[in-house]
Amino acid sequence: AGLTYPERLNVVTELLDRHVFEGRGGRTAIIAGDLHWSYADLAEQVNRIANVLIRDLGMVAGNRVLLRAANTPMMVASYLAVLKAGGVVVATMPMLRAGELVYPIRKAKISLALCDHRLLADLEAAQAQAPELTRIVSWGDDATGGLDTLMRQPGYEDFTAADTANDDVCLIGFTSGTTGEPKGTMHFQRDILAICDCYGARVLKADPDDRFIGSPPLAFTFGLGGLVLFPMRIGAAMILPEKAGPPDLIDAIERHKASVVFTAPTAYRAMLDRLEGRDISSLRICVSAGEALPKPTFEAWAAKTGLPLMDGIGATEMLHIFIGAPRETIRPGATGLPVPGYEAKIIDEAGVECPDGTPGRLAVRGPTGCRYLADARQARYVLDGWNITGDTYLRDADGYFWYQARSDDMIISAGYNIAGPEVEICLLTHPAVAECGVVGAPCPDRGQIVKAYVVLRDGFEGNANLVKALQEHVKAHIAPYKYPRAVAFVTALPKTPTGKLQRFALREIARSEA
Ligand code: 3UK
Repeated sequence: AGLTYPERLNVVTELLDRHVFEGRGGRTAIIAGDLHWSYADLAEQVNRIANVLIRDLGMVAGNRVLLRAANTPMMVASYLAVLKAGGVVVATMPMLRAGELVYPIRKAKISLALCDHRLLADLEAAQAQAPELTRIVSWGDDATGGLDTLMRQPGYEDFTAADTANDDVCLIGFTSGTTGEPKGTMHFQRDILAICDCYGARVLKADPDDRFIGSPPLAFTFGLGGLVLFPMRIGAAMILPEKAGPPDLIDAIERHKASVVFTAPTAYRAMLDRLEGRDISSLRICVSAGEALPKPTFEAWAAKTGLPLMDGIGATEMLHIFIGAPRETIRPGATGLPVPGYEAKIIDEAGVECPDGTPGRLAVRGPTGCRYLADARQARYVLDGWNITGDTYLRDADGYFWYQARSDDMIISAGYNIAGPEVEICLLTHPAVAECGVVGAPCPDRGQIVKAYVVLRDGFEGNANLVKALQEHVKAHIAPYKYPRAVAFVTALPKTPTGKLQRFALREIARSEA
């Protein structure tokens, strides 16, 4: 995709300051409730925070700075300020508690943190077990020595961007750790532009009058790209709702006339049940990532809104989406084609490429491929520039990639290989099912049996008749041997902070119940 960036590159010059120099400073950058910041307003806030980092907090280029906040304007400004000052952002999910914050602080050797005052308690508690964190500065509380006061100092409105190299590390994203310790993935200044210029320009194709909205936290690179980087690359606006659950998202889309939305398949399904009498006709682009998008969800969204859901698989390792499809070439049920600039292939256990139509492990190579932070797993998961994902996929004869399962989500029952997600998709087409998770439960006869954990829609009761009906539904629609021999009704499913179903947690539950 012709991605050559100058050797010296500070992304904040390209994403933010350029709009101001080139006369677009008056355009809206951020909308949050009643607050509106223009690009010029945002540029000034960023400069003020960058000055505080360097002049008051002793940060030097290359230092790692932890950020802890929900998706707020100050979180965006702090993020950009660390980048502009040449630092390395380590953003943490707002819902992490003290115990979960200790690992990234120690692993990334963090001494300085900026934190929304509402989330301070857990960070301070983590500090007790992470002595390397010596300084936490909060905002929002007008504390003496807090960020708000420091930012107001005279002469802080201008700041010269640090002279960074295009391959200087500028962010470390921690994976949600579905298996083992979270891995720190390191990304360069140029990676930030690369995702905008590959996925953003070639697949998403939004325009400067679009208004972006969505639910993923900015500490999750899905949210960072979709809500901050893609709009800023083209001078568009981002809407940051205070809460971003499905009902709040609908409210904010309606109120602020959002046109581009980034969220996960679960949120699209939850929104579908709440669209009666609502006007979301401002939407024109809807991106789904984080988990597989079932075809029935694609179809239901298209039927209600007239819009295709754009599926895309991304990963913290690759920074953002690397397989997806522009609106005109979507195949419902498939994830799509490699994003221009990326290559993808399917390999077997020995690393040999599989023929089309044969499932195997998905591997990907491209401009944003990752280096793990001090991690022996680098040797296992990155081979010859290819990132080896944990996903089983197949490629069809037309080059489209079809998701099968996470490699460790395959159920082996009486010798049959059954992909849990395939059974989930089928169950989701039953009117009683709101959400479900399907895993293997230990069984002395069959090795494993297929067990479904089901959250019911309002108005349905989980009883033996419904179990039978769900089993019949699966047998009628996919190969009968895949039907769930066990069905349990639950009020909620275990999720990661990034909103993914934790099948390993369900497997643990299934094991303990067996
Ligand atoms: C799964 C999908 C099927 C898949 C992410 C967009 O999810 C993101 O990053 P994570 O590191 O997880 C990566 C894993 O999540 N996955 C994501 N999208 C899909 N599976 N279909 C999809 N469309 O297992 C992958 O290996 O949390 C997503 C942008 C940036 C991201 N970091």
